[in-house]
Amino acid sequence: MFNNLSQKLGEILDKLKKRGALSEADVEAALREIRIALLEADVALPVVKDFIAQVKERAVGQEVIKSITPGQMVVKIVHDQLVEVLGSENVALNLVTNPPAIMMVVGLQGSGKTTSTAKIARFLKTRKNKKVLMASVDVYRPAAREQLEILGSQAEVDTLEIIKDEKPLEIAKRAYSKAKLEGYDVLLLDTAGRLHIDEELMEELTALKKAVNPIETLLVADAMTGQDAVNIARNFQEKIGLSGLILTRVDGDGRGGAALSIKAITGCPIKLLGIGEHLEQIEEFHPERIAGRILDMGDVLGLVEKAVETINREEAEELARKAGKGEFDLNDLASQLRQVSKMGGMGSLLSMLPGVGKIKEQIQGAGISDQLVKKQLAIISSMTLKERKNYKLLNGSRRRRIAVGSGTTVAEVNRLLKQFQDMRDMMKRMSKMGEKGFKRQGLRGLLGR
Ligand SMILES: Nc1nc2c(ncn2[C@@H]2O[C@H](COP(=O)(O)OP(=O)(O)OP(=O)(O)O)[C@@H](O)[C@H]2O)c(=O)[nH]1
Ligand SMILES: [Mg+2]
Repeated sequence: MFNNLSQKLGEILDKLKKRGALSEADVEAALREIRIALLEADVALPVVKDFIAQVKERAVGQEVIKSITPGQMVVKIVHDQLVEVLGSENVALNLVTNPPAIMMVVGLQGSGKTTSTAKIARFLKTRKNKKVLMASVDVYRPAAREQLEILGSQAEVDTLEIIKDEKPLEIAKRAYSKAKLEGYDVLLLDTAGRLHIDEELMEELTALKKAVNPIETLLVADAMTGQDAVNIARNFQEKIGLSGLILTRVDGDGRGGAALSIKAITGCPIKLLGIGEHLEQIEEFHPERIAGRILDMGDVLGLVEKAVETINREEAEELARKAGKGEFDLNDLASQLRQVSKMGGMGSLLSMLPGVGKIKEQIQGAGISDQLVKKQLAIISSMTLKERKNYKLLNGSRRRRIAVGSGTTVAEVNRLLKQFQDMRDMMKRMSKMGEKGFKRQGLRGLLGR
């Protein structure tokens, strides 16, 4: 996400950081470059203008030029301004109401409404401990309701039973009664999309909104469409009123223009980001962290949160216990590796680490990739249960058999075993530092750092 912008801003600001002193002209020149970088990232013109004006006002002031590290000061000012443009702070989904909290999910065709509905449901269920019901009122696209039903079973979230030939308003009312009667905390309504904003759609959504009085009206917008997403959001905001935005396909959006403009233009906060097709690939929108990512300051908080969420607590404790006793075996390594891929692969983990923008390619060169994780899992699955429990059994001929079985080479099997032994040693050492130390270092160990 934001790769291009991040790289450009990095180059511009690096130049500034290298200088001992900065003149007003230096700052002006950098601002001109930042302006171009933002426009190239497809940020809306009024937003760019305002951004530059704000940064200039603060940067040209004496604090910067007189400061000992003027370059750093400019970086800080740009960072703070980015945070402001992105919306200052996270605005969580509003659940403060007499249950069920009704949330309507709206947007154009194919923007990711149905996927996002299921993602939010899962998010609220697993992270906020809510009892969630989903219902689709999309009676237009064939199998639209069945699609939500399938996602519901994957997400382990209830969906409203489908009744043929029911109208959107009737479905919404039935969903509400069920949610009320059966004590659901949240009712999510997935709505139909259209190719363009048309009167009919807006009327239907307005009628629905009036009938169910949702606490959240969430617009799903495709980040990859850049300025279009911003215009669509403004339109929906004017016509039906929104309480929050969900940007999807942020994983494919190298520019970030929509994310950077949409709050300023619509006045509506981005609440969640869709970062992939999987149901776990959703995250809360934290302006501070995103700004940190854009400026390649890393997103350590996001990383920790992601890890905690993905790593099953009990499993982590069990691992800590085993590590302490030196019982960490290849089965445990396999489950760690599976967690890495669950977190969205190495790529998404790495992009959250500080300074990684620049060294990402080197890391990929060093072979820490999703393919590697897959290969390593294949190697472990080619071992017998006994071997996984006791790696010392793995002599030359067994290693050859495993290499053949997993479609790898003996050298690759050896490398994995070496890594496993290093991890075992490290874990033993860490367990002496107590559970906290283990959890903190465990991740870094996983990343081979
Ligand atoms: N890469 C990526 N793909 C996504 C994301 N969100 C949704 N998709 C994909 O986008 C496609 C369309 O998603 P849907 O959820 O069906 O979109 P929709 O808005 O409900 O579509 P209609 O109901 O036809 O209007 C699917 O293939 C999803 O897997 C995301 O955050 N990242
Ligand atoms: Mg849909």
